[in-house]
Amino acid sequence: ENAPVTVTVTGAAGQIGYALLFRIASGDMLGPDTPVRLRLLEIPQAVKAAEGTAMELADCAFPTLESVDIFDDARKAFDGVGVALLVGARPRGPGMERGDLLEANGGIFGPQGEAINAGAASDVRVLVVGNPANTNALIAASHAPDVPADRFTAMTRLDHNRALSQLATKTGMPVSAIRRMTIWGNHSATQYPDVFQATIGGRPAPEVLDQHWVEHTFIPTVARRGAAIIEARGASSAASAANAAIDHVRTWVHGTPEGDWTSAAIVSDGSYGVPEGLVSSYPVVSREGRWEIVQGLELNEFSRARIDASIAELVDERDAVRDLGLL
Ligand code: NAX
Repeated sequence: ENAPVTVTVTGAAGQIGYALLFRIASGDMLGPDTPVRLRLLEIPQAVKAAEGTAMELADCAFPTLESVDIFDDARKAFDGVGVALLVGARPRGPGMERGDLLEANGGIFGPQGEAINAGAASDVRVLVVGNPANTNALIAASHAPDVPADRFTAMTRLDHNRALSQLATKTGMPVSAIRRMTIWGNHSATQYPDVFQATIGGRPAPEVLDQHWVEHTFIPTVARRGAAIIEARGASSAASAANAAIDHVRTWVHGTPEGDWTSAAIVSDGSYGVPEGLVSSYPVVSREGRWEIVQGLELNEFSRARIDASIAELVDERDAVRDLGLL
């Protein structure tokens, strides 16, 4: 049996939190041999609801769940944290401008970054799910100067999984036959789901897929899937988002399969012309517990233009939060 890992989940009483906590506790994220100490962070008004979830967690009697503690104070919640899942965020309310949204989230992710800096384990892994996820991760990382930047990531695995599923449905192939799918850029409508590097049943995806379908159906379907879920369900993606968070952390800890890669938003080292320091989604492999950007891919003009557009949006968001003094 491995040493226990402290996992802190923010927004624990929200809908993603409800779908996520049971899977972490059951061992889906870190494996059956790693005991989990859960720490839930909520705002004071939602602590009672988090307590209800903690009661249900207890009632599952998960062998891998060692403890559950609930906090409304970030410093306490992140004390000793090994895996931090930053899910709680401020949603855009009616009449809220983008600047207001970035500022409200800066007020959450700045202090949480500081708390991680103060209390985290030396090998902490941070995944930001709360939107705008890439820029929230940038804010948190900038408030944690003692934590290596490569410990901060944002989630595009849901977009990645959505892309795999769309390709599987279109081609009649199993999801497992699709490899080397990439989401580039921002977790937003400008994201670029890139099939040009992908293989389907061992064949280059561009040979299997019609370019018109890729451009006019596939890309918009993946990029707007979140809105389609809201329209159908009357609430935003929760179980699939939680599943993607589990996938992201499990891959980070346990690695990517040989011959394949996945997508994650990580702090750019300048690869593929993405300005250094931006949190951008890339094709990545996980080796020995670290993300590495897949290098040497040839990008055609179409891909380059799509990536550049999403990067421009990330630059814009970064400049806006910088101007607000949030970095
Ligand atoms: P909910 O509104 O159901 O839950 C959010 C929870 O966060 C609430 O319980 C709230 O009390 C809590 N919270 C707010 N401020 C907090 C703070 N400072 N500290 C701790 N907790 C705090 O939202 P939910 O549907 O769970 O979604 C959470 C976030 O995930 C949203 O920002 C959403 O936009 C984002 N998503 C990101 C996705 C991604 O792929 N990166 C996809 C799914 C989802 O849309």
